[in-house]
Formats: sequence, C-alpha cells, structure tokens
Amino acid sequence: MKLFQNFKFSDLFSKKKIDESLLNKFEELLIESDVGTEIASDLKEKFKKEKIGKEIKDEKEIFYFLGEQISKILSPYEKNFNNLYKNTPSIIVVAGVNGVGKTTTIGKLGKLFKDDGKKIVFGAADTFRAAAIEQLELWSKKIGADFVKSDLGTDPASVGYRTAKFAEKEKSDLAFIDTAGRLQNKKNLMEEYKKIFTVLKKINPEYPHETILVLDATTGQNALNQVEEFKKISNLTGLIITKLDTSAKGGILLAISKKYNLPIVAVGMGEKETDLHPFKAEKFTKALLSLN
Ligand SMILES: Nc1nc2c(ncn2[C@@H]2O[C@H](COP(=O)(O)OP(=O)(O)O)[C@@H](O)[C@H]2O)c(=O)[nH]1
Ligand SMILES: [Mg+2]
Repeated sequence: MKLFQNFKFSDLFSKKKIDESLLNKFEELLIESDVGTEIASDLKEKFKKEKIGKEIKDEKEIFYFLGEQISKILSPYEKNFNNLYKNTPSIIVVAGVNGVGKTTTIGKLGKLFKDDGKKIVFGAADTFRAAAIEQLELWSKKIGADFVKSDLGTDPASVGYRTAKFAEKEKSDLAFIDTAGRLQNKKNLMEEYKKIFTVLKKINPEYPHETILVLDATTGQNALNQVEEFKKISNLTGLIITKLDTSAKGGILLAISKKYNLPIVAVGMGEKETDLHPFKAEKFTKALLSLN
C-alpha cells in the first residue's frame, strides 16, 4: 500500500519553495490517489495556509505535514474490532461483493476472538457455490470455531436463522454470518440480504448487532458505489478494508469514511490468519506515506 506510486516529492518541489502551481500539482496527485476531490482540496488549502512561500528543507517535511493532516481526518473512524463483542451472542453479518475477502476476513476475525478465549460460530450463508461453504468450513476447523453447515442452493436466510439460533442455544459469544455478495443479479442479491435481516429480526429485533461491509482496497473508486448499494439494504455499522498489503493506493479510506461517516473496524494486510489488524489512524497514515 502506498498513497503515491512511483513518485518522489522532491521531483515536484525542486524549487524548494511552495507556490500555487506546485499546490495544484499536489492536489492532482491526491485526487489520483483516490482520496476524493473534497479531501484533496481541503488538504491543499491547509498546505497553502501554512506553507506557501516558505522554504522547505527536505521532502520529509511535506510528508510529515500531510501525515498529520491525514491522521487527523481518519482518527474519528477508528473502531477496534473488540467492540464487535458486546452481547452474548453478538450476531454479526459480513456483507460485500464477491471476492473482496469476506470469508477470509471471517476466518481472521474468528481467530482473533478465539485467541481471546471466546466461543465462535460461523454460518455459511453463501450457499451459491459449494466451494464457498467448504472454504468457511476449513476456516472453522483451522481456528476451532463451530460451524453451521448448509447445502448448495439453500436459502441464505434460513442459514442465518439457524446460525443465530445455534449461537443462542450453544451460548456462543460471537456468530459470524458469511454471505454471497454476487453482483451479477443485483436485485436478487439485495432481496437475499433483506431476507437475512428480516429473519434475524424475527428472532430478536436487535439482530444483527453488526453489519460489516468488506471492501477491497484495490477496487479504488468502485468501493464507493458498493457502500452506496449496501447502505440501501442494511444499517451498516462498520467497514473492513482488505488487501492493503498489495499495491492498492489506500486513499479510498479517506474518501469513504468522510462521505459515509462509517467506522473502520479492521484492515486486511494479507491472506494468512494473522493478517488482520485493528485500524489505527496514525499507524495507517505512516504506512500510507512510508513514514517511520
Ligand atoms: N493480499 C490479500 N489477499 C486477501 C486479503 N483478504 C482476502 N484475500 C484474498 O482474496 C481472495 C478472495 O477472498 P474471499 O475471502 O474468498 O472473498 P469473498 O468472496 O468475499 O468471500 C482470496 O484469494 C483471499 O485469500 C488481504 O487482506 N490481502
Ligand atoms: Mg466468500
């Protein structure tokens, strides 16, 4: 993950003095890195106010200034994943389009809570592909979570229902419900999700306690559309951004949290079970800008 790819600030600031045309280039770069036009323009203005006409000693100065500002923008959206556990059981639906990393993320979250001594159950409500059910079952075995199995083509809502009931009966601490998220048929998809929520609410109007939307950082601006779609069908309570270990620019986090005011529960930094981390604005910003 790197906000600016193949780019050195020193190339831009060769004059060692900040003027209007440099600020415009700076803004352009920020827009290219997916932070969104509003934030890019805000950052430019802040920069202008404090640094215009001033000599800069080295490019690090610019990175540190930018880092401080970005960290300030992001810090209100920190939500540690430990907050997902508030009730016994805590019923959590994990949503998102195909391939973003939902199943993997459930495995990783399960591992984190399991290590903390919690009793976990996974529900395989992605019944669209047999491989998806197997994938979640493998994760459940790997980390020692209970598993509510389903068959190919079973109604996802019924799996959600059985998972919540299982969690109540077996006194699980957390239940994670995996979903299909296939976008090929948007109308069906949305109906399926709605049905999951309706059925869960019949058991307890408080269910699900959390609906986490998983987004793939490499999709850039498209992630904004995904939030838009999922907001229509559910009360999203948080985001998990995956694949930040790749060449993803990562700037999309700023655009999304600002536009939708959604907390970030965790970030995915790889495919292994230990590759999910709490979202810390300062740490994230440092990685984003390669500062240490
Ligand atoms: N590099 C990387 N790969 C990830 C991450 N999270 C998930 N993946 C991979 O993305 C692919 C799709 O993940 P999966 O959990 O099956 O997505 P789903 O369709 O949303 O359930 C798999 O190959 C995962 O190993 C991550 O944080 N980093
Ligand atoms: Mg899956």
